[in-house]
Amino acid sequence: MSYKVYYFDAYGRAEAIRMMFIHAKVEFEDIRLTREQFAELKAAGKFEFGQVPAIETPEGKVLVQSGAINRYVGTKLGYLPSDPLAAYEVDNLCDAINDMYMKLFQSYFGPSEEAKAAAYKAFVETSLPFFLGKFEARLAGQKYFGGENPNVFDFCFGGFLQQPNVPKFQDVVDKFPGIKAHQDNWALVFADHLASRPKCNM
Ligand SMILES: N[C@@H](CCC(=O)N[C@@H](CS)C(=O)NCC(=O)O)C(=O)O
Repeated sequence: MSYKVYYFDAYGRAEAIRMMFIHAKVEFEDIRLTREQFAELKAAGKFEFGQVPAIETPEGKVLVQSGAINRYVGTKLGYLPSDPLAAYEVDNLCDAINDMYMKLFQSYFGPSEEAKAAAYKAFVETSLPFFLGKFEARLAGQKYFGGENPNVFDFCFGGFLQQPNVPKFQDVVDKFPGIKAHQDNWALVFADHLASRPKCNM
C-alpha cells in the first residue's frame, strides 16, 4: 500500500504535498476527485472537516488540514528540522505564504468583477512585493530556504511559483533575484513533473 493524496484536479493546497513525495521518490496515488466523488466521500465522513487535501497513510489513516499534512509528510521525509526553533522558522514562512494566498484568492472569489479586479491589483502592487521581499530576506542568498536541501516551505513556495497564473505577475517576481533563482532552480529540479503533471488552472 502506498500513500494516497486526495484533492481536486488542481495544484492549490495539494501540490506541495505531491512535490515532497516526488522529490523523496516515495510512491503515492494522486487521487483527483470530481465534485461528485468528493461529495460522496465527504458524505461518508472520509475527511474530518469535510475538506481536502487529505492523505491516507499506507496504514489506512486519513490525515487532513494542509498545514498539518505538510508538517507530517515533511517530518516523515526529512524536510522539517527537529529543532523547535528551526521548525518554527519553517512554519512561520508557511503561515505567511498562506496569508499571501488569501490575498490572491480574493481576486479569484471576490463578490463582483470590480472587487476581483481591485483585489488583484492590490495583490500584484502591494501584497506580492511585500511578501516576496520578506521571503528574499529569509532566503538570504541560499539555494533553498532549508539551505543546501529543501524544507517544507521550499515546497510550498516552489509550488506556488510554478502555477499557471504566475506569468501574469512574473515581472514582479523578476525584481527579486534570489526568488527568481529559486524559481529557476525549482523548475529544473521538477522539470519532469512539471512537464508531465495534469494541466490545471490553479
Ligand atoms: N484549512 C484547510 C482548508 C481546505 C480547503 O479550503 N479545501 C477546499 C479546497 S482548496 C475544499 O475542500 N473545498 C471544498 C468544500 O469546502 O466543500 C486546509 O488547509 O487544508
